Amino acid sequence: MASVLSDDQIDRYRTDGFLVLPGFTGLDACAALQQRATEIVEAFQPSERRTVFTTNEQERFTDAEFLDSANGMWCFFEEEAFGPDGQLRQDKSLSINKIGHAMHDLDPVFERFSYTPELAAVATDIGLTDALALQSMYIFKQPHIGGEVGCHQDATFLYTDPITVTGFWFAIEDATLENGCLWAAPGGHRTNLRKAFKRAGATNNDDDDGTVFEELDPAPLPAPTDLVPLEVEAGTLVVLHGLLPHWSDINRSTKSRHAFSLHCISAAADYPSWNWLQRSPGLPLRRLDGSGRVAA
Ligand SMILES: O=C(O)CCC(=O)C(=O)O
Repeated sequence: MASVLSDDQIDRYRTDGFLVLPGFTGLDACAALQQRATEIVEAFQPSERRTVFTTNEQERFTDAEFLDSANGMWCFFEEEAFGPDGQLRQDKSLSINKIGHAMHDLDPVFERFSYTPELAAVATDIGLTDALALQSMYIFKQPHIGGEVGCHQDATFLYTDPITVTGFWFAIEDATLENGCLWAAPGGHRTNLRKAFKRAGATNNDDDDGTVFEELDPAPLPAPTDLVPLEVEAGTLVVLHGLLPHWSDINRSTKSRHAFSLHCISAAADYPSWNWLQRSPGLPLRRLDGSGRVAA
């Protein structure tokens, strides 16, 4: 497969742990994804439990819908979506935090966007030569109530041995300081993984279907003041190393900040059964380059 990244870009990724690629995706493809996300939200009938996505990763809320979303397309509400009376503060279309986590394998529009030769070539260029597409999220960062995503390393939530998870984050709309752009810690991927997010039942041999954080290194993650903002235009791809600390702020502006995030791992790495995201046998993971299905 032909290279798409220059040596300089590959060096920058190795040094910083992230790479910003403006204009990677056409605005028509962004519009198609946005339209499809809107349709999925329109069709979504909230259950009585109304799953909220608690965007501060330290307090991530776990329930059956969250775990089941590994094999589905679930809509999670913003933490501030509901007023004290239990009613939505804004229309449903302006209340969903994200859709997750298997649209890339369940929806043709998301599938077309995800499995492209160009993206597979980026993965190959940075050393992920056998990428499997593991998880997808359409993130709305809604106007006024778009939740903060606490500083985290993606390998906390999608662990492999060795660590291979890589995030491909696409700006579907312009991301600015006002509407909650990503922030990243340059070089922060050359530090240890601080925590692992595990299915409790996988660690204590009982039927507990909750999740726990296990501390691996007590070193604190960087404070927001140690991160740099990544203000980018729609169509930009940001590649994120799995150990890179990154964060995004609350959105109090009048503009949404839509993004699509696809996380990949190496097919050769071990994927422990304690990871929260477990694919069912009927929905095996696929190679990013479209070369076939591989059991999870
Ligand atoms: O879009 C955001 O605000 C955060 C996304 C993120 O943390 C990720 O895709 O790993």
